[in-house]
Amino acid sequence: MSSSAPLADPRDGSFKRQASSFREVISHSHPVFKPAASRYWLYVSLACPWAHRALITRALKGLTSVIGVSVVHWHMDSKGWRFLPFESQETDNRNLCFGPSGGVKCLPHSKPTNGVTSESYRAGIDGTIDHNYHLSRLSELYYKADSNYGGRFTVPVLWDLETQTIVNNESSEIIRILNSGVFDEFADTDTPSINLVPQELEKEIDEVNEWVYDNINNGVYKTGFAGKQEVYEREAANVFAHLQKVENILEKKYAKLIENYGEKAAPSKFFIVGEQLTEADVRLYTTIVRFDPVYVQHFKCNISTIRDGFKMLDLWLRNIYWNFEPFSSTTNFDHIKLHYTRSHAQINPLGITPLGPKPDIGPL
Ligand SMILES: N[C@@H](CCC(=O)N[C@@H](CS)C(=O)NCC(=O)O)C(=O)O
Repeated sequence: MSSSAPLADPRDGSFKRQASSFREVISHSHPVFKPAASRYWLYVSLACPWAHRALITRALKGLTSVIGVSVVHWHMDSKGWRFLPFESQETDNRNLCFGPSGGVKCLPHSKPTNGVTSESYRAGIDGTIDHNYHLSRLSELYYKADSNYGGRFTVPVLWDLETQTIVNNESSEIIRILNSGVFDEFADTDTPSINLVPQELEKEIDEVNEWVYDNINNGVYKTGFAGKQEVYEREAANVFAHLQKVENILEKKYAKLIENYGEKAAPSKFFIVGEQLTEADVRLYTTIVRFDPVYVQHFKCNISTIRDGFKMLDLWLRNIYWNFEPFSSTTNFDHIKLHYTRSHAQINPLGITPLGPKPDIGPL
């Protein structure tokens, strides 16, 4: 199957996301996929909000030395994602795969222009090689798992090195697997243990995730890939209505935190569900951090920026980015800006990457 950027359905102009195909779990009772250190691997794009969820969760759970990472090149062409060529200057240093972002540096500010082209193969900057099999395309990994595979070749992929197959390629399930506790015995002991889906908040987390997914995470894609004016207008208005819904929740929450704990302590409890960091923050973050840098202009979500139109959401974003390393150390603004602006020829045929906004994210 060809893999150029997904297009709107020509019948009604709407964008519909394909369901993921590999849906296994890792657990002691699973007949094949048992928990183990160094057995599983993540294939990600640093540009992709769905893959970003998995990287953040891996780091928050202290699993960076337990599960390795390979990073595809930021540019997605008509054959999908690719790795850096094995002959590229990168030494096959597996230690780098155990950093928060697979050895590709994440800096607070982007510098994406400067003559960078889709043919730039700067080792450890534009992506990495496939450390396990030296494949050149992500599609080859999918065919290795299933030679009859007929779907899209998406990231993230949670890969089993032992049986050489895909365990799961659905990010919402991958992050539940990583959070489930099955890897806790192997986790870094210097990372404080965190449960991103505590039982008492699970129902609320699921509820928030559901409407955030449909209206915000996927909402920006439905807006950006809309093939008709009326579809675009409906989807864009819907995204902003739901950003306002988040803003209202955060505004009430912050006022209450100040009342209960004072101005100084409030930020340490400022999260979308409850008073602790949860999966709902992880899933909302990967869209909101991309919003001003790309979704505003590239997906035409430009009724307002987050920084100018949603003060509480912006405060929540900056608080998470600057105070929680697993978020900043996995957020790569270069990959984010370059990927979207250079990979979707139907949206940006000349592939020119805008310089702004400056900065990518405001200071704390
Ligand atoms: N449902 C999947 C969606 C993943 C997804 O759509 N990833 C995009 C990148 S942001 C991708 O790899 N697209 C490649 C393609 O569609 O060919 C998940 O959440 O894991």
